[in-house]
Amino acid sequence: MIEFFQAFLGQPVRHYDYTWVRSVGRGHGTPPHEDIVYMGRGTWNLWTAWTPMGDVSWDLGGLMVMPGTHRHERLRQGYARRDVDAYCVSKPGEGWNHPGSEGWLSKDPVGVRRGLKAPWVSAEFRAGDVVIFNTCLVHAGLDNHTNRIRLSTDSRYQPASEPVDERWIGANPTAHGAAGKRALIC
Ligand SMILES: O=C(O)CCC(=O)C(=O)O
Ligand SMILES: [Fe+2]
Repeated sequence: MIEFFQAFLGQPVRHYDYTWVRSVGRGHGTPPHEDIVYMGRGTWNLWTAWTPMGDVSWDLGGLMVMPGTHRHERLRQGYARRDVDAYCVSKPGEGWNHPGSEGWLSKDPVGVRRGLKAPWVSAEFRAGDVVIFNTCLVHAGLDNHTNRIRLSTDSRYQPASEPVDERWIGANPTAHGAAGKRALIC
């Protein structure tokens, strides 16, 4: 992966020390979102690798992406600038940026497709596949209609020379939670 990203970005790279491991049982998939709202305190030249652990059929539910949305200007100026761990001290509990805000673009994938006028694209995945996308790309997880568990990881890569979001690096990344909260006057 490091070799791939070094060639892809044309410079030395680093990865986040935190790797997300997802085990998704029967039920609804992950709502539409951009990863940048969870990890936007460093560079935006930041990339996600989604790796299924084994074959993923349609009914087990894989990842779907909305091509081109990482260049969508309204999203780049608006939603993408959210920071799920920031909150207003001046307007407690208001808007998206309060403690506990989840960061989804929407919980309605069909509505997102209509609103952005772009298709959802997915596939059945095989062991060894990987999906690599910019952290400003709108994506979501499909529902799991089976009684099996879907296992996958997501990991993140960026140029080594660019600023990094401190929440996701080190021996014990703080991730979300109290340590990552940022109070704003808004
Ligand atoms: O696996 C999923 O359901 C969602 C994965 C995801 O959002 C990601 O890899 O960034
Ligand atoms: Fe994601």
